[in-house]
Amino acid sequence: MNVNILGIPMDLGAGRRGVDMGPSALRNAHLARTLRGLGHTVCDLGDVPVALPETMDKHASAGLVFLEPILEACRAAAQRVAALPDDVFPITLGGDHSVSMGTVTGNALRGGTGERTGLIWVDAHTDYNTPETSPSGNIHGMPVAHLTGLGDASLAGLGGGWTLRPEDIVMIGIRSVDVRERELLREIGVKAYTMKDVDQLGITRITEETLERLSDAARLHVSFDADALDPSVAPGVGTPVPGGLTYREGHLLMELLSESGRVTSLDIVEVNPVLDTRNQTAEVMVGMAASLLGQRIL
Ligand code: EXY
Ligand code: MN
Ligand code: MN
Ligand code: MN
Repeated sequence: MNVNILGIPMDLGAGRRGVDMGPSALRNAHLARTLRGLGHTVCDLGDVPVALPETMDKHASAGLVFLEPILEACRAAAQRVAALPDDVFPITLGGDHSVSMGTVTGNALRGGTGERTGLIWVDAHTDYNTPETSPSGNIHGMPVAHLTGLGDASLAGLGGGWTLRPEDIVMIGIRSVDVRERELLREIGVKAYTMKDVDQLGITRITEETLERLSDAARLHVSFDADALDPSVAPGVGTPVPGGLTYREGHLLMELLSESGRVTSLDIVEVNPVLDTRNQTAEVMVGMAASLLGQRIL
């Protein structure tokens, strides 16, 4: 496969600093070399430009912290990804999870707006706040709501008319949802597998159901937030929540998705080297990418 790596070194959407160094940490953990070892052709496209928080006053527009620079970076990411040739498998590196408003939009637009894109959101959080429901104003808690057209008009308009259908979203690993965010999710009807579901059903059944539910989607994008994993496995994240996916549950999910042959793009987000232990989290996430891209035990 032709794999292209694109970094979006942005922490403007998060409450804590440091995820802007995520792309470096993942490159340092030998992402490209690992994937080349699996037989892929890998090209690193470098980084999308992102404004530095030090150059701005911390400000919020209508309940959104750093709205304008986040919008700019997401636009740039969407344009870069949308322009990639059809045979390329993009791996986009965050950055905080607000980058996915750009990456998911860019990937969806690659197929033309007529094709359906399925989104598999692997995360401790549902990231379905709007500026009205958000307790923090941090945009990394809001990307999925904006992808479905809710919230701020400029962020929701990144797709130029394209929005993600709520029925084309499946979330896995969920264990932290805000009160009003929960109401919104129930109203909209997004499918979410909580950690209780993972415990009860197991990853195999959840993956089968996910692929079945998204069977009409021409493209499948996996957006993997490192905090979906248990903090003992992935300590380098800004918003750790206990009781997450084990190392093997994460790999099994990636292995089964890989076997399906249907995944067409991947985000790795929320890796925070400042909070990590010897780059453990980046290394674990490179392993997850390898499993999604065909690495097998035997
Ligand atoms: N739900 C909380 C908020 O909206 O502020 C926390 C969001 C954390 C988002 C993380 C990265 O996935
Ligand atoms: Mn997230
Ligand atoms: Mn999260
Ligand atoms: Mn478990």
